[in-house]
Amino acid sequence: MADTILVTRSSIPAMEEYIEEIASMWETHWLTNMGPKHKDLQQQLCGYLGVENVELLTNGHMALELTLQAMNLQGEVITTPFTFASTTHAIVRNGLTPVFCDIDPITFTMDTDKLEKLVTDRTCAIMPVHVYGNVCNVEEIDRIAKKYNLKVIYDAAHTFGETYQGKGIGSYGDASCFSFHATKVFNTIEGGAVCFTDKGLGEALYDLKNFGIHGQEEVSAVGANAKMNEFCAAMGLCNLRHVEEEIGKRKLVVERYREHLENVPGIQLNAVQPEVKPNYAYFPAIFEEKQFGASREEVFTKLAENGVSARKYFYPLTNTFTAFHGQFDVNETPTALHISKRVLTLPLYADLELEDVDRICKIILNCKN
Ligand code: T4K
Repeated sequence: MADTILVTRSSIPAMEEYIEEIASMWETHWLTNMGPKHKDLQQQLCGYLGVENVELLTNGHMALELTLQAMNLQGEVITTPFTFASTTHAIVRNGLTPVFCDIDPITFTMDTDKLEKLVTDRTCAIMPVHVYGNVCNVEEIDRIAKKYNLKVIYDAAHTFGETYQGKGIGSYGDASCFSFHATKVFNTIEGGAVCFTDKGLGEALYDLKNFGIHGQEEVSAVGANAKMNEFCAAMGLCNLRHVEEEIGKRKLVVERYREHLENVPGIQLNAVQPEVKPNYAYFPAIFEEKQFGASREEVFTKLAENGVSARKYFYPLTNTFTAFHGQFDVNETPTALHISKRVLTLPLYADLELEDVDRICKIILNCKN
């Protein structure tokens, strides 16, 4: 059993496997700028994710930020505040105004019953989040987007490899943005990707990630630099070989947690969604103090005292960030506020020992006494 358990631990291939993957770079000296590893990973991801196009980027945040920029949008973007800073920041950094929709109390994704009344004549897009790998109500979002002619950009940072109704999750909406950060189910150390169908969007994204350069004598757009380098792509190629096995191991960890915590009064676990092939990205638990007998803070502290680092993903809500002081009214998203004050994401990674899960659950269940 481990002395200290962190909320997650990066998956990495055997050192020899990575060295073998990068060895050719000592021959070619080709380290970045859409080299052979980048191309190979791009192609393999199209197949694995079941999507038509993948553009690789330096991280998941640039995937969100540059996708919005590539769409050349103006006005308001409807999103949720129960997410990582990145989602809201991508909107604001594009000069767009986030409009916060509340979340569903079971899936923690955008509450589509509250979505349509937030649409105004300034709305240009919807940016929902498949938070924890929970799939949004894609049908209703699609219906509303079509009715009002809005773009849909999914923050799919947590949904690597998932399918809904047998279709790759990245094939929904106008674009889906994945994170391949070290803490994710699949990592390229740092990295991200955008999946899309419109080739025009792909060209604009390519421009934005590479200074707008076309060949050596033409620069046709004011792009940034968000290219995935060859070492990151090589890590991705290695990790992709093992990702199914890793997801399988995560499943066992999640099942063990559920054995202990399912049906405990005052603990709400993540929803199991029909027609979704899950990736077991996160294990959130919601603690209702009155029914459970201990608050989220008490559980958090007790775990920390025992060397277990659970995290409050996602607290605080992005619409309460000091960076946005006074701009948004948190009372407009009461369910998100309720959940964010009660949620703890428990340690979850492929190699987490099942005995450690037993120990974590024992500490949690002892809190109510
Ligand atoms: N949208 C959503 C919904 C997201 O959740 C994220 C990122 C994004 C967009 C943006 O994608 P990226 O631009 O990041 O690709 C972490 C991650 O940095 C971030 O990627 C992630 N979401 C967020 C939910 O979590 P921190 O500040 O909590 O990470 P940190 O450094 O505290 O690490 C957490 C634990 O992970 C550590 O206790 C141990 C483990 N770890 C961490 C690192 C850095 C490792 O095992 N290896 C490592 O290299 O943000």
